[in-house]
Amino acid sequence: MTKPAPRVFSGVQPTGNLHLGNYLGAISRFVTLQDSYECLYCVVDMHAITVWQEPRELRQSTREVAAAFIAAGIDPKRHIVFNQSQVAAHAELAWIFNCVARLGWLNRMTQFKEKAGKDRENASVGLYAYPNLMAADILAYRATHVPVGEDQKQHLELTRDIAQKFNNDFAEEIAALGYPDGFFPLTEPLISGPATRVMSLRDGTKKMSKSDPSDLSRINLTDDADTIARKIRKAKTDPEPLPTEAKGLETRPEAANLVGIYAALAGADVPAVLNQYGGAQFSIFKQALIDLAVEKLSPITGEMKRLVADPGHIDGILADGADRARALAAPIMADVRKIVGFVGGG
Ligand code: AQP
Repeated sequence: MTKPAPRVFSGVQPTGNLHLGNYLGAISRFVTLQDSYECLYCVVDMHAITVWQEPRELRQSTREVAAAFIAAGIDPKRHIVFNQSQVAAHAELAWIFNCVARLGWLNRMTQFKEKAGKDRENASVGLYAYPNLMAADILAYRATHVPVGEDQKQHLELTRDIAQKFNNDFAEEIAALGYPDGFFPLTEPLISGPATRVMSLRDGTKKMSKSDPSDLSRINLTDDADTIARKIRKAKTDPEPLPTEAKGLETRPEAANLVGIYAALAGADVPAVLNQYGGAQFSIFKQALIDLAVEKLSPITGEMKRLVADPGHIDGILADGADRARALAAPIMADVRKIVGFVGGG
């Protein structure tokens, strides 16, 4: 009863333009983890509305992210695929965490600073409290491992701080309920491999991002083979041939990015790619990357298209996943209410 079983939780926002960074940094890793963990993969629509979303587009993007999960190889029968807003535990626990987390902690979050920009006063309260909701997403299931891209590292550290403070603040009640080692686990981030931070194809110092105004900066999971080829051909590079050792990539962000993408798509590491292509001109390497990207991404794009054409089927998968997620969260939330001192079952 004391130690939670190994369990993976991760989420992707339905904010449009799912890209290669989302795939290599997150979704492809979700697929791999299915064989070793019990997994919950969530379309985090409540996170999405922290910035304005057109309701019609939100519905479409929610189904598209679910389709991407399944097309990439996640099995929604063996594991749980659902959208966040269908399980009330996320919002309930987030409120409790709003009262556990400190303002000073949230003030340090770089993602809020980047997203709110200069117009901070006009940002939603939800955008500010986003990391508390993310902690709730994970801890409502007492998840022990979270696969994410590098950009989410700071939020996961905050999740651990929240879990620790909750465990300390309510230590007596928690022990009385039969959890001598604390109630919430200190969740481990799973950030590894050659593509934890895929960069823009137009600027190797900027993260590949859904909201970049230039479509040429990213490969979308909905791009066809010709579009993938065009974007890789136009990707910014330098005039030098590829180096033979990884050290030679340190001051060449665009080259490092393309080699990292190749390595991740090939299931190899950077030295192995340089072993093969070190000394080659970009014209040769880019063609190899185009061939590999099309080979790996086209079947996913095709399957996503097929799945989104049947929204009823996807909605059924999400409803079934939400039922099972609710059942997992229910006993955890019942204990949380007791621990905090709320009267009644909720
Ligand atoms: N460039 C990236 N490289 C590696 N991993 C990435 N992730 C996002 N961008 C990269 C990972 O994808 C998962 C889901 O991300 P999200 O839904 O939270 O979306 P995001 O991080 O907001 O995506 P963007 O593209 O960065 O959106 P905007 O433009 O709004 O800032 C996470 O695990 C994330 O780490």
